[in-house]
Amino acid sequence: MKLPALPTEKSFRSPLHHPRVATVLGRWLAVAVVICFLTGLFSHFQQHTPLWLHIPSRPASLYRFTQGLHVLSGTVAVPLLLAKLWTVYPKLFNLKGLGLKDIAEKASILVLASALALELFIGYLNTLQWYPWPFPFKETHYALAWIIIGALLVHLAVKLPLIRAHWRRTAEVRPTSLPSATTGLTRRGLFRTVAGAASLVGISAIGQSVPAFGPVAVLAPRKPNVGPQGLPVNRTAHDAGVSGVAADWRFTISGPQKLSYSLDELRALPQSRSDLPIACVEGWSQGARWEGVRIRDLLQLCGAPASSRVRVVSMEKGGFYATSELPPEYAADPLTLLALRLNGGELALDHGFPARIIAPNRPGVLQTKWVHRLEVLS
Ligand SMILES: Nc1nc2c(c(=O)[nH]1)N[C@H]1C(S)=C(S)[C@@H](COP(=O)(O)O)O[C@H]1N2
Ligand SMILES: [Mo]
Repeated sequence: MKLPALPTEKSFRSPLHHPRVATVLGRWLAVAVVICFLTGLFSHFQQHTPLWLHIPSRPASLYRFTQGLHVLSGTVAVPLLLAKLWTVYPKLFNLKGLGLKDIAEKASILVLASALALELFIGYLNTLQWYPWPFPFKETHYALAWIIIGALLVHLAVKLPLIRAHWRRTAEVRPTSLPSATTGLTRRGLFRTVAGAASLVGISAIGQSVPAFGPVAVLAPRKPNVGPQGLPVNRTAHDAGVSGVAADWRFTISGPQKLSYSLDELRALPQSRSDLPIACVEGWSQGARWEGVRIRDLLQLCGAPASSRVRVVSMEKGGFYATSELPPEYAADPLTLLALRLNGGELALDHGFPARIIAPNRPGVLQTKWVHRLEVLS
């Protein structure tokens, strides 16, 4: 019995598999990947700030913007990656007479494509707060990002001659001069379809940080204005094992002096107002009005300079979010509060009652809830 012959690259005659198409789609995908990488790097350094790095606390909504862009560019990259892979997949059948160099090149593309697919997949599942794998999300997501950027640079270097040749639309690749298409879709039609799919995906995801798009945000796991006091809750007090406060609850700050306040005493200190967003690493964000005591005022009361590094301790026991650190720039910022009130009412227990941190230009994970202690570190 004779087996049917495998197709070869030449069997795919559609002009949509042309290097010009791969170049155009590759350009779009590269823009999305680079935006996603840089905004991801910013988020990483926000959460793991080396001592030599000083991230400014302004603009106040910078992180809201960069992290919204991170999740948006990652989401939009999914249809772009699928289209790009479809355009070049006939090359998989181009296996005859491969030299070592070709095999190495194909292997590097395999690494790039699979790392990127995995990265986008686990990133999206993270926005759903779903972790169906045994490895730690954050570390894996970060390591894959570097693998992708490394493999992308190799890929661009190897393909540079092809990219150069097809960067501009030349006469030679105009549709009219190509062999007749085997599909009805023209190249321009494909570009429109892919751009349309990417826009549709983007519009249905962006509503998690831009409330105007909320009604069509079918891909957004969170609607920014749904939750107690008009703000989503990522982790409830119940999930964090916090059940409110006892009558003898006290807040302490330890610096040059050690001070302690009851909730009523905190309320009696000068109160300030900050309009600041919660911007979750998972992409949703929402602005809110916070009222409470400035951290710099508390520092002054205990005799510490306004530019001190401050450790924030929650009543939550254990867990990644039970403590956080305010770098000096953030502690000194007049917008940074030990917040007691939210959107005109007392903090809901799920939003961190009786007291929480709210600071400008910070990931939500660092806006520690249920705070009962501040420690001046320097
Ligand atoms: N103690 C503590 N603080 C916390 C968390 C937590 O789990 N425990 N979650 C953080 C995360 S991930 C976010 S996005 C914000 C959300 O604040 P909200 O629930 O008031 O909207 O709180 C942050 N503060
Ligand atoms: Mo978050």
